[in-house]
Amino acid sequence: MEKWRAADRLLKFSSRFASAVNWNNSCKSKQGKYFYSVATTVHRNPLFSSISPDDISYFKTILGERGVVQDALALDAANTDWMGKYRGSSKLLLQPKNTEEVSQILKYCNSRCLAVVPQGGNTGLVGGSVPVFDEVIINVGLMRNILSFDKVIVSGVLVCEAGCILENLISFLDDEGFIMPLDLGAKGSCQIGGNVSTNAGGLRLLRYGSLHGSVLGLEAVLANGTVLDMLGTLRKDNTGYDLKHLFIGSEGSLGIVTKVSILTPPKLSSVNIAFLACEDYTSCQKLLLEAKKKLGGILSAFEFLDSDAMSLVLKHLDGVRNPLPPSIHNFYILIETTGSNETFDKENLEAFLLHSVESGLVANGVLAQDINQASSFWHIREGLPEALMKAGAVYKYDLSLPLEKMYDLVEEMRVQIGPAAKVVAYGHLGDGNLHLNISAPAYDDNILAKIEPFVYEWTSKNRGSISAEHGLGLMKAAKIHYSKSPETVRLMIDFDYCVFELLPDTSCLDDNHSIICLCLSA
Ligand code: 2HG
Ligand code: ZN
Repeated sequence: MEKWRAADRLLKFSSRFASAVNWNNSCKSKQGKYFYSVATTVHRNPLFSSISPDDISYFKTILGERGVVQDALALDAANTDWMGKYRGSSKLLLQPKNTEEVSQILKYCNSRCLAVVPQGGNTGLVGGSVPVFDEVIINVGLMRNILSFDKVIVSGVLVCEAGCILENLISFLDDEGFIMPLDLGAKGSCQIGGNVSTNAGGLRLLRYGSLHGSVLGLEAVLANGTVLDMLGTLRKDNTGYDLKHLFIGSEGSLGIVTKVSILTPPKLSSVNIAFLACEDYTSCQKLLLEAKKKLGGILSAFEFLDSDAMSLVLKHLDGVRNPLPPSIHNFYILIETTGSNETFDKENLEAFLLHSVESGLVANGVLAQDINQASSFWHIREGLPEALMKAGAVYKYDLSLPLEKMYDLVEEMRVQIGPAAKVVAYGHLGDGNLHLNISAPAYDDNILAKIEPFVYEWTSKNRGSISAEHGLGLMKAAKIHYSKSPETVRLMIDFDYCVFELLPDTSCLDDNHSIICLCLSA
């Protein structure tokens, strides 16, 4: 009973995030198939206004002609997510160049009751980065300055604007002898503001922890245009609530992140990468435990993929080959170590691998001999999302699960679905994060009905999370109750209302309103 009540509230929660008129059109692909449960119905809130010529003129006075984009091609790209699954119908994309412009835009939209959707690199996987209906898209991609980098006094604090592309920050830091504590397959397009807003996880979380640890401060703009300066660079600051954490992972629902300060670790000289094969999932788990014990402080990544994932990558990505002898193994593990003593670290990893082979945990393995080989190993793991896109339709689930249960779900899902689709598993095993992907020739409601709600119920029953690192977005906003108690969801809703109701000029922000909707995508 309580669950149903929570679901009812959640529908309101998600409809505050979303808005606009014709859900049926926008939740369908070009082929007219649903990609997620049809129970996720949201309607445009009729209290939101529509854009008028006066609005356009006003935005031009703030941003100039260049910052106000109405071109059909550019809008089509901004309305559609990376996977082509989610499609909005926005008629306006705004590109501010600084915080003041973001503030002016939001203040105006608030006063006019215009819904907005913040957008970063639009690489998100849960439909959080694109409009649901006709929201104004605000993209901070022109705000891409590195503001300071302190490598002397407070070692490694980087302060930059939200639109900086992650890969550019990685290269900048590399030149300075530091590294970004965050790395993702989408680094070439995703923006740091989106990364922070979605609390992106990625490939280095095992070693450097989540952005809740490495983000020291941020600046954010609230719906009424108020600029919150929380751009501290201190490691320690216990003066009251640490509100920056509310903006890390809240997917733009409380405000738009415009600047961030991040603690970056020094670059270490010795990086080693091994690509291994295991015959069963129990061996993968034991190997992780052993790696934590024997490689301890130098372990920087522990990624896995199963044989279906490997076959898919080999089939769909040009130039990729299996670094191990041709027989297909059930599981593959990528281990990376990062340390400061080249000889010691390499010997340490070699000894670990030898012992793992002798003890039967590892069936086969290879150590990268140079940087090209190392990046070819990474390419196998990082290329999986692209390979899946090339293979056809894909249903994606990003789950945190107790390690010992994780692969049971994959096997049960295979039984559940049968031969209609391929169940492909990979992810950040070291973080207990499974990327469960179901690949089919085309989107099909019968397949979807076999996946959902089964996958969410299974995860909930095993006390997992239905979103480990990708966020809720449109896909899972109404599914939050599978991972959070009704009381917790209630508090989130109350908090969200509270932020909006405390704002001055909030005549249009009553129970059914939220100007900020959906998430600033990574
Ligand atoms: C990754 O780890 C990303 O590669 C994408 O988080 C996961 O494709 C996915 O499901
Ligand atoms: Zn991931």
